Amino acid sequence: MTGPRDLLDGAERMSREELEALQLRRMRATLRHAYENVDFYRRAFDAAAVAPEDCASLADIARFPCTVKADLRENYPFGMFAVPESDIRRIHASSGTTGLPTVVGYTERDLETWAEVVARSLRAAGARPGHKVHVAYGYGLFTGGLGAHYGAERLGCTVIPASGGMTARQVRIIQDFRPEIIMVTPSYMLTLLDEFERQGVDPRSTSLKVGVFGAEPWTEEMRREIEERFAIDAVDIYGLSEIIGPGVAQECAATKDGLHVWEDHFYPEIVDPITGEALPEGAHGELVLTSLTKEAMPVIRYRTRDLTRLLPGTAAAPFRRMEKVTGRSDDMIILRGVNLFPAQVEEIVLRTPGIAPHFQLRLTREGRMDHLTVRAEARPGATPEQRTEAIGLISSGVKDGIGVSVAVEIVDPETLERSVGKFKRIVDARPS
Ligand code: DLL
Repeated sequence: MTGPRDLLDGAERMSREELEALQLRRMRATLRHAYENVDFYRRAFDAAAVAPEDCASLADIARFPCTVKADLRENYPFGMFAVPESDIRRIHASSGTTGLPTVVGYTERDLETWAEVVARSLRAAGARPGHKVHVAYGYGLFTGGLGAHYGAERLGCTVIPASGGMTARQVRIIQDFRPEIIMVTPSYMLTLLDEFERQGVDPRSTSLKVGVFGAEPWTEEMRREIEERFAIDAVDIYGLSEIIGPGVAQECAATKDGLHVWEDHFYPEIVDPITGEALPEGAHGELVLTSLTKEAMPVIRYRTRDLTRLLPGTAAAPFRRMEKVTGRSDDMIILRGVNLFPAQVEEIVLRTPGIAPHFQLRLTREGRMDHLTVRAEARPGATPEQRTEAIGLISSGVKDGIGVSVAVEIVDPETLERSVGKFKRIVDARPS
């Protein structure tokens, strides 16, 4: 298996000082590029009375205003582009649950950069030239499929562009084409698991060695479940379309101890999710990212809403790491004053005997009170006693671990909705 020394392109051999000098040069150039070519940034910097020249050190980035998703929406579709439309080679968009999609554009060089960071990510995950990579992230406006695709080709792998859906066929292809690597959302991997079992194929018997999972939060318990059931290494890939797509940060298969942020292209900060104040190194908070090399759509201090913290680099690579993202500030449920993230419930459900790794959180309102029901699915063959016991284990797990009372319902095997991509854990049935 790969070690962190096997990162791809020599960037890991930079010293921290060299990396920071490179970041500062790129940060200043990006600020200037944004200020000179995007009306939105010119107005925002002027309003905050800062100019690109005010960035004399990396810490000075905190003097610049943040960008939020609504800013991208307000400039729909192409208002955030910093180059003429004729220089844009590709457009992606993320649908979002409300309103207009967020549009992102790439120049030819941006596409090169993207392929490079995904290739580097795959290499850190343990992929090697000549491996076959089954890409089951959706192709299309979503960045998952095409982002993974070109990165895997860049590394010298053979790509199987399966995209999402047609689950029975995916299982067939995995058996027949014998990929070593799969790239897919962790929740869809569980849907594939069911299908392997339905077809009577042992999921541990496939050619797969590594799964590169991202696009949604997943826990250490989910990692154990997937590794155990498929006999593979499960590693985390992080990214977001606003910044580039998959390949902003990646976990090494050998260490699985946080995701190296590819800091030569993306500058991370952590801020207080409520006040937006920059927080000291190591503190938990919201990840904010600044692109350092993007041409088509430079992004300054983008508020990701993703909650994590930064850890130092390792002996093998100067890039700081981010802890696994297990929640987004906008996925947080506030239930009778207590904050609860779906990932906390995932940990509890996945360690409950007799319960499958499938659950949903259903929010309802009775009178003026919000109620949460955890609907979890029994494993095939779970006994009635196990099902009864699971109700107690999950409700006391949530009460003791998170501090709030919830209802628990155990449903029959294969009754909850299955993921085909990014999975929606929360069903909000409250009257609007
Ligand atoms: O999900 C890009 C991507 C594709 C990443 C494939 C990894 C693999 P968006 O659709 O813009 O882009 O959604 C970005 O997804 O802000 C996080 O909330 C969440 N997310 C992405 N990766 C992870 C991860 C893609 N590894 C949003 N862990 C981000 C937790 C993740 N959440």
